[in-house]
Amino acid sequence: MNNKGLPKDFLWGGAVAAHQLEGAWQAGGKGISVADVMTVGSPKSHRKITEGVIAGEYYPNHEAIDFYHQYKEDMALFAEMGFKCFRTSIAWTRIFPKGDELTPNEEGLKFYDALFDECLKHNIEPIVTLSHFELPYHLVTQYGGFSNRKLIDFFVRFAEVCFKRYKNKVKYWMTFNEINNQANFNEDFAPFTNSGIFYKAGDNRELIMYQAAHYELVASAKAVQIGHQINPDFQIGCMIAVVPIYPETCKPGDILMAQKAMERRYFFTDVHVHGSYPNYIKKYWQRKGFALDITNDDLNILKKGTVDYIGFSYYMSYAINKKAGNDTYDYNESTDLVRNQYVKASDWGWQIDPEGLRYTLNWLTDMYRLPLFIVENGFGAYDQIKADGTIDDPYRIEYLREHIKQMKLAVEEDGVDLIGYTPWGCIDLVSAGTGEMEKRYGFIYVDKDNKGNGTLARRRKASFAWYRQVILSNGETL
Ligand code: P53
Repeated sequence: MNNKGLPKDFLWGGAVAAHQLEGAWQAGGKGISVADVMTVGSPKSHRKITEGVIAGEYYPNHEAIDFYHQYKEDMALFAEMGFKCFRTSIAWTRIFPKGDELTPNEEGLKFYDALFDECLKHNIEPIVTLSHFELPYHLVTQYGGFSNRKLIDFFVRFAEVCFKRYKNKVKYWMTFNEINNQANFNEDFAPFTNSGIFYKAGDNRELIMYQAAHYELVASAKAVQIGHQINPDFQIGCMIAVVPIYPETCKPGDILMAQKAMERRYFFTDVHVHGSYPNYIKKYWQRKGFALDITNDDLNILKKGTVDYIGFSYYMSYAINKKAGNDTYDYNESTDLVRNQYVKASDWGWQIDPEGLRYTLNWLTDMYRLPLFIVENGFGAYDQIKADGTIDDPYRIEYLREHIKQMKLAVEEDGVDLIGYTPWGCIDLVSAGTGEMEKRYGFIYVDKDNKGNGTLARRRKASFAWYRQVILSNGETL
């Protein structure tokens, strides 16, 4: 174990998702995805989910930053920063435009051949998420998304095609991006983006969410098994959105409440890692009267398809208290989280907590003892171009520096087994949550605004040279 410094082969890079940057929403036979029917929102208002693509609405993902046509230039910029890896997703709708076809779309497969070849040309290791908020929209309208067991086979077919096609190009995979976001089932966003579920009035949202999550966990476990058969060297991980929920005070009720809230947000990880459901969630379903469709076959599949590592995003932390009368410690993610008075927040209300990253790395290690991979972290902010054309983003550098410091402490002082670090949105792209372009995360500025105006020209921000230095020094020069 290293005493000082990060491992020599540490995977520094950046992360994106196909639907947030590729654009070209109808090129090469691509089908409509859930991201293609979401409009632009604002820091305070959610994106609208429309019934199909409606004339007159603005859909920011349709063009995004046109990475589909400009990926060679963008990859050259990533190489200039010294990226060792690049995390993206495969747009499901480029491979299976509707989702339920039996044969894949060759043109879509060719695009990712070319993209991964471009990575490898620069010695950049591609890290690939299979399902990142871009389910075929046809699977929503015809099947009800992942509330339908049939989706397991559709996903597994997609995964198998990708594993076989890219088995000599891609080693690191993840199955479902931020699968646990849907713990926030009272809002429409996460169930739709995670699972292609569009609730109707009167639906039991919570029950449907647990059922969809189960089908996804089974689909993931099947894919892991098949992937390992196709190439035993594959490293296949889960992907969890880690937002630690702290007790607001040291009142025993608040401590227990935080623990119960954490269980409800993170049991997904237990299933991915241990291959079975923890008792607390089974007891919870019993108390709620939820009878889920879980077969013995499913349980066997879960056991055999456990993940190799935990990929996770980390942006912020939250806090919670026990409300008077809540003696069952029920948790509603949409209403129960409270501000932490000890930390500041971004313009979008995301609470900035670098130590929370060290806490997260330790907590995941204590719970699961698996290698970890920070596949998203970053600071969404407004950037200004100065008169001379440069962009100073000291707030972004500051955010990343403080998080990297804590990440290093977790490795050097605590012995956490960490594979790599890929900050989110290494090039400006469409925000998942709000659809805005002006919630920027990039080291590379893209000239485009929230309404879709702009030349799409790329410019290096000040953070570009800073991050290059970080990678070059393997995290020693911060
Ligand atoms: P945006 C919520 C909480 C934590 C991460 O988010 C989240 C979300 C969903 O908004 O999403 C992840 O773009 C996700 C990315 C996303 C990124 O975080 O809303 O994996 O697709 O872009 C940042 O600022």
